[in-house]
Amino acid sequence: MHNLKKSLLGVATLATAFVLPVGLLGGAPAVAKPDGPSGAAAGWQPKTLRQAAPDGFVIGTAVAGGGHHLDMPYPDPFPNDRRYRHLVGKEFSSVSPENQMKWEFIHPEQDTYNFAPADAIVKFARQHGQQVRGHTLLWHSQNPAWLEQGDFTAEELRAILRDHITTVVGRYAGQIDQWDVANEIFDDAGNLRTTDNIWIRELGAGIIADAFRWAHEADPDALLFFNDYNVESIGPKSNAYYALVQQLLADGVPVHGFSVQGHLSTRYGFPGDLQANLQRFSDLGLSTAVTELDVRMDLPAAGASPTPAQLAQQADYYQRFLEACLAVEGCDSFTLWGFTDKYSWVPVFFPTEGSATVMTEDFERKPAYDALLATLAAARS
Ligand code: 9MR
Repeated sequence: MHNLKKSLLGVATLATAFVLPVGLLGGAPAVAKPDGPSGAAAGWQPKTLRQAAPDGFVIGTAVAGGGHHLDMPYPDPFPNDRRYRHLVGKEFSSVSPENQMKWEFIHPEQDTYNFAPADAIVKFARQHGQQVRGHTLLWHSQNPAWLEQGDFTAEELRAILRDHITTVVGRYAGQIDQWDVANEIFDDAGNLRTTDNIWIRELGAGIIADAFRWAHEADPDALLFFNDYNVESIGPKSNAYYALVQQLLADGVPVHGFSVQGHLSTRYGFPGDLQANLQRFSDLGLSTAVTELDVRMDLPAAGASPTPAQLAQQADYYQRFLEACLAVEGCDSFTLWGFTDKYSWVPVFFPTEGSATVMTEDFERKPAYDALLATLAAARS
């Protein structure tokens, strides 16, 4: 399957040129029809992203709920928006709880777990034949006040983390394919977060290996990942992961994956060495994944429409990200951090930017959606 994925990458570019309106790709040649070695032009055309994806390659979305949504005027999206739910099931073969498995959400008081929203997502995934990515177990952010402001000894904190991982990973054992065990543990300079990450600050760097060991004990079948942003390129931050992962593997720690979130902006150039970066982790024997892709852009005013040129640039970024993953052996999971602007986190955190997802607020497909569909279909055929 991987060789097939690789050999068809050239076709993906042609197919995308076919689907995008002429001119959107900045003068890309109009191609009459995709013309792959195995007859991509013949007959059946996939209508959704998951239909288009090659065998063994999952295309995912974050499942909107919790986090910034709690401050918005609409009801919690996943349980309440039927059209949204329908598209989550129809378009995607993997789901990631956007906030529903984070500490503050799933473990709001020391003696209380709030499993219902996460249970509902896992159940939905089973009903729709979808994988689940668990997010996340050891992070500096979105921790409950009882934890961050508690007055615990190191021994107590260690027991708290172990219990949490054992309880949460154990509850979903066999139902979660990949866990983001450690999330965003390095800063952009490649230094461990020794001040804002409570676990590393209070327990030292060794707690990271323990977190992976405990997760592995609780679910030996789940692939266990490091996950971060600004690690698309080869640089200080991804180098820090590269060194840490080698050390942990040498120590026999059950680390199985390295994932790039992919929160891009068209303000910045495309990370052209993404494929090479993923490849070096793959060469260590790890799985790789894209876990939170979105591509935001500057807008003249909140909610304003992007120009065709902006949409074309965005489509190009989405497509190249997907192509890089498809080209790397073991990069089999590709997740969008939401698929509709209706629920995107971006305008809340970047007030002058937006339109970061592949569908409008009304679920209209953008050129970026068409680019992903065509690229997947070409890799599949
Ligand atoms: O999309 C999430 C949003 O709803 C939350 O309010 C926010 C709080 O930090 O977290 C967002 O998701 C983040 C993810 O968990 C980790 N990587 C960065 C994502 C975007 O901030």
